[in-house]
Amino acid sequence: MEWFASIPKVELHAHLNGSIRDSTLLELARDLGEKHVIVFSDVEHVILKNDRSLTEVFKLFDLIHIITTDHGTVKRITKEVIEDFASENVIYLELRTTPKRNDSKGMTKRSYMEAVMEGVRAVSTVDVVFPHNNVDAGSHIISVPVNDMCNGTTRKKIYVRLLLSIDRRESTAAAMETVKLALEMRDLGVVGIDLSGNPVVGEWITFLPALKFAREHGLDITLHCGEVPNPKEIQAMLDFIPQRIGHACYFGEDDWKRMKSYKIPVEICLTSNITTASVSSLDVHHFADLYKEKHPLVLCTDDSGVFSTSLSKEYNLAASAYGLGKREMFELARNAVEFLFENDEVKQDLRSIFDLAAKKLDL
Ligand code: 6MZ
Repeated sequence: MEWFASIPKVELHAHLNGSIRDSTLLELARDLGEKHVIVFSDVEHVILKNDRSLTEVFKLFDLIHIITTDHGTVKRITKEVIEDFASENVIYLELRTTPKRNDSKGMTKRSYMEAVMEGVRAVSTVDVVFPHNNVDAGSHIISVPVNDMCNGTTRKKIYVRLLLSIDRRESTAAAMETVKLALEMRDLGVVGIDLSGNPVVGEWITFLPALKFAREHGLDITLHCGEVPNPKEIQAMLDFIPQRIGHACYFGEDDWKRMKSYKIPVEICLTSNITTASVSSLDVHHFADLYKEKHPLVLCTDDSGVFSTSLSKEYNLAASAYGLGKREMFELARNAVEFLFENDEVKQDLRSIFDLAAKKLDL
């Protein structure tokens, strides 16, 4: 485990509200219990439970959203989630979250995202590379470490980028609002769009107009695809050829063929898939086949809080389940750089961080 924590890693599939520390969730729930908004004793065991079906996961998200959806809390959880990923040497994090409206808190999708961005900027334990409103002579936004307090020691550095999620419960108009917000916030660290939410809810056709609009305007797109058996939807999503796919648990033979021929990178979330029983065991998980065929893939956490995992744990799990050595796991981590929604300048910087680490670790 420790070795996997020590190597640089790239996280491309992490949901903000799924990645909250248990201790923070409990503290927030206890506060709401004291204010009689919820009954703490009813929710405590739900938060601490480890084994969850897909249905229970989405019930838990409804609870989490009650606990977290105000500006101050959104800022706090964003800061903590970034600090947690950075502490295990994640050097590039694409954090995804669903912009939410909450009239009772005076929250709009935009103000929700502004709170997220404040959270990014509030990180103080590591240097965060995040676009800043610093305009250079050419008047384009530049990326600089937000916190560059030099104290003589080398500080950890993490690139943070944001993906805006469309929830499958949303209407076409709400999905479009999210995409337009993403476009407006493109210079502020938003690099793409994700489609997620309970996979048994909603229809692909509802989200397609917004996703097409996003693509026409240059946003990269990742889709939760095949998390439950739904052959028609999987085919329609493959017709769309997204930049990346999350999960891909219920693909048929033809779907695999197409995805492989398009070389669409797959975000693999082992613990999530096993816990929700989307895949029955690691032995039969598609990681093995995709890895063997050198298909582009990246190990991710999905919801490190909800599934009590971390990216280092996911690397450890893959290494032991599929008999992969340190060098192979390091290569797997390094390859993820090729699939992120960023330009080559950022990728080059990350590649050099990996090169330096390889030398240090004698790999
Ligand atoms: C599909 C998921 C998910 O956006 O509020 N989400 N969607 N499948 C999954 N696998 C278990 N895990 C999380 O983070 C929580 C939201 O992310 C999506 C759901 O829409 C959930 O409500 P945010 O920050």
